[in-house]
Amino acid sequence: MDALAMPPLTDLQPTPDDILGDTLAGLAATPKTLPSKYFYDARGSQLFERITRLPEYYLTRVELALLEAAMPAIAQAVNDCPHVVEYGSGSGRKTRLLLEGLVDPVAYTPIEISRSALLASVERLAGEFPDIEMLPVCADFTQPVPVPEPSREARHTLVFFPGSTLGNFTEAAAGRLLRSMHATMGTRGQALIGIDLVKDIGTMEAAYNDAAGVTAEFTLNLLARLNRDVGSDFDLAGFRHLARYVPERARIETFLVSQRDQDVHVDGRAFRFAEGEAMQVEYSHKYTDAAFEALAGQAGMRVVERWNAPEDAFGLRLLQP
Ligand code: AVI
Repeated sequence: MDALAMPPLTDLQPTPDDILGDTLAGLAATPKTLPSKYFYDARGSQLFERITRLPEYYLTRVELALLEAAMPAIAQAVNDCPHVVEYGSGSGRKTRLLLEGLVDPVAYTPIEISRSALLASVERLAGEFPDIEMLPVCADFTQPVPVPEPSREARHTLVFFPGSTLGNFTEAAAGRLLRSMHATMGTRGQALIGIDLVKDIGTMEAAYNDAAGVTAEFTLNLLARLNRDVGSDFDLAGFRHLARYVPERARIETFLVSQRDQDVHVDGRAFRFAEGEAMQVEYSHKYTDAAFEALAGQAGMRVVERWNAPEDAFGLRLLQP
């Protein structure tokens, strides 16, 4: 695409992450914790891409097949002429399936904190969907985002949040995110959300403990990223990946477990790890219908349609205020 045809970017100048402050606060906490949002540097994003193609990681594959199969019904349930607002930079197969399948989508707005990821995604999509106006917004989608007005009037906003990314937020944070989504889409809006469903423990745990060890490498890459970006001295060989399902909280909890007594230094401060000490690094919530409906309800929304993959392996939910 030439520079003149580049879609206009709305830059809300999101506050950059305080990676050093978050690392120091997480290491000072009991138990120790680090935010999973820092998994996604260039190497982490590559490893996540590999995870989505692993035989054990059913989520991406099953959600894609579900979206494809349910698309005619989704297009009927979603009001015509929507302005599609995706949380995160889409451009992959899920976004394409949605834009191809909906009735006369007017505009497409990915909301993404990384300008480069955002522009790369809309550049690709603009070529494929010349009739859909591309209106990318650089912003933090955990806050309400003023969505740009398309030049042709859209009947309503459809927020698209696939991938069970909601599951990576704590219950309180997921509630806040849904409330802010509600504010972003307005009273006439709808939201299509992908959620992983509670199923047998073996299947869920295997998805986060693949035989090839890609997920372990993905988790450990967090420490390599911190060593590079905040100058810490984590010894990657001194930690191991641990992911297990905790039924009382309906979530996979992922940890990095210290293999020995050791000190880690960050910004001139030392943090002691005991042998066997587990540092929490990610939650991946799984939902029952009742739990998800309650979460949506707390955010002032109700589930108006639901589509499940075979054997209830994954779900898509349409929400409205
Ligand atoms: C992005 N997110 C929904 C993934 C998940 O399943 O929680 C991240 C992931 N972590 C380990 N494997 C995949």
